[in-house]
Amino acid sequence: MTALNVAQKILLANAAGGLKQLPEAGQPLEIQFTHTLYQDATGTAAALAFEKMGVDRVKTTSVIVVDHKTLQVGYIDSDDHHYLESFSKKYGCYFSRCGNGICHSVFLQDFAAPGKSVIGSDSHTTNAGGMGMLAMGAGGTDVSFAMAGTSYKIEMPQVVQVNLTGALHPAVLAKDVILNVLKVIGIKGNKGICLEYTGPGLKSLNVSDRATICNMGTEGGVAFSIFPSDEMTKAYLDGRKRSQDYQPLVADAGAVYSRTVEINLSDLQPTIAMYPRLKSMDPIKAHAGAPIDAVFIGSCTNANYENLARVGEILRGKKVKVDTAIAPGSQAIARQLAAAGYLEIFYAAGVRVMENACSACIGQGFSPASKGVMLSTANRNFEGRSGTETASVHLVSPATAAASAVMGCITDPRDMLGNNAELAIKLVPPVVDMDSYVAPLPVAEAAKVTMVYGPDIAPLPTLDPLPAKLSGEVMLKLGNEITTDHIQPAGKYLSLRSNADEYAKQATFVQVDKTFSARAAAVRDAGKHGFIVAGDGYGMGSSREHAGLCPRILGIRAIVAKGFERIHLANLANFGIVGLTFENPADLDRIQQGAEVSLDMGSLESGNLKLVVKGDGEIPLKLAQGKEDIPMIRAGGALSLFASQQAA
Ligand code: MIC
Ligand code: SF4
Repeated sequence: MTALNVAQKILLANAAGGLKQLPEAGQPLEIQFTHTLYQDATGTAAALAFEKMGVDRVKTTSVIVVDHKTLQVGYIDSDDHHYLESFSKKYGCYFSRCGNGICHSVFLQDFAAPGKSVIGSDSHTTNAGGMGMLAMGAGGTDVSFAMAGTSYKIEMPQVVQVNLTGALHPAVLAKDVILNVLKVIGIKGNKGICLEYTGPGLKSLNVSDRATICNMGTEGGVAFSIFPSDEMTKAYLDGRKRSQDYQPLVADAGAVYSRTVEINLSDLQPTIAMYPRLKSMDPIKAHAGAPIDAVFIGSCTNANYENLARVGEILRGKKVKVDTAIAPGSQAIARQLAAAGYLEIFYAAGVRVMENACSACIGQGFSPASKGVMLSTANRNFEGRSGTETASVHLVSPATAAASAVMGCITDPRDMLGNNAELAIKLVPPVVDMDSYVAPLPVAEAAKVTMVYGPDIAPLPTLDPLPAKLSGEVMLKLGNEITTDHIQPAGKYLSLRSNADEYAKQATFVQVDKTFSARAAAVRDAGKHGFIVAGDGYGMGSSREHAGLCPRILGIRAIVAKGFERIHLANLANFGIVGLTFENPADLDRIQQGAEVSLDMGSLESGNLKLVVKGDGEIPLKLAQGKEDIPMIRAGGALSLFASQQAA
């Protein structure tokens, strides 16, 4: 029998229909996910979609977490929480109330299990790969179909081995590991791969560290990342009183990989990912002494107990020199920190202890000052994400963030620690409290639950089928690396997630071109179709499906780019937007914003498409989405196709 690596084993174990052999890389593969995850920012739209599917009860272990929209300034966020709680009760999910923690942190601690699989409506669902779980992010509609029991199609990835040797210096953390992995693999062009971590270095990385590393694989655009399930995994699950969930998962001797990246942990230095979009991953020494205005220590990437305890050791007996906030990943982590005395250390150091939530990671408070410089332990530093368009946010490890907060400037934590290089943290037992969730209700009780819709929760729009010919105008011409935060920003607009029309009107491309939504709506209302043209890496970042839905509401029917990110391309298909790439990428130069264009849709199946540009002839294009997506695109989107199939 062929020797299998961990990624292949987990894909096979979770493949739909008891598959016996995996397809070749690049070929389609159906996964039957065992677990699903919604958070509140993407969850309302996803839940509204699920409600249209006519299913009585979820078919997966389903977890819904309120963690993004936690400001509750006005009624909208609270209404969304109530809606999700009623949905959760009615359909048989676990519900994690606001303050209980960040979705990926609570999922890891209480639900993730080796050998199983999760699909979540958040791109960092990959976090659970640290537990030896197949863990992927997707748009909310796809997650809802998985929750309803439908298998999910992926492309069989190439498995890239990241072989870890050596051991980390105590002030060099898992965050530094992943920043250095990203430095090697790059942040673009990794669509068809997954990362599997191997080697003797695994022994020095606990499950929280492993989750940090898998979490940020998303920044490299990989499908998922995975660690084996071993003694570390067992120790973690034992500690959380979940020994029954343990199962070993290791690669067979002689397993092969498509390529190998070697990382010697002993060689790694504290690293900083410069603003914006992880522009460069530099050794911290290259920027040491540079002034900073604020420090944020939190997010699903780094707000685990071990990291925050290390921060506590660095802050012990010191005062921070700049505005510093810490947001623990979950209430369980906050309680563990309290039991070990670290909360007291944070307060005594002058730190602001924030809610156990996404918080400043997604611009929900703690925005830096104009032109300010913030160090953050989060995973993303897209333009405007902090809520301050002119501020720079650089990404670092919690140890670097804490040392820098104490010194008031960018600081290598190894310089500050002196003889305390061991940095031993206080170990107290983890807090296990399953009563912090609303557990799934029994079927009879669930049937009696009445759904609660606030006045601003708008039903999802009905999307019309694709016309035989698209003709209209290029509404925007964009460059490379357009992120989902450019397309559909979060921050102060996050509260609009349950009202897609309003979100489209107020926020779509607002940071790029404030006139976009009004111009696009006018073209739509004149009966014409909107086009967008762009460079490479279009749609990188979040899984938010509003980045597909809102442009569609504004009449965008086709996007032509040099390249797309995986989750976003699927979201476009789910809302009936045609994603196209250039036969010859240089042809982007031939198209200007405002150009009159048309595209015959009759030839979609042939893959041989021609964009007719008024005054400049034809430009050959390829369909970026799969042939199997065509019926959905033709129907106007996933729910339109579903409705037409039900009616037939
Ligand atoms: C993010 O980190 O960008 C988010 C906010 O968690 C998103 C989801 C969203 O937009 O709601 C993600 O990572 O998918
Ligand atoms: Fe929340 Fe930030 Fe993690 Fe996204 S990356 S889930 S906003 S903490």
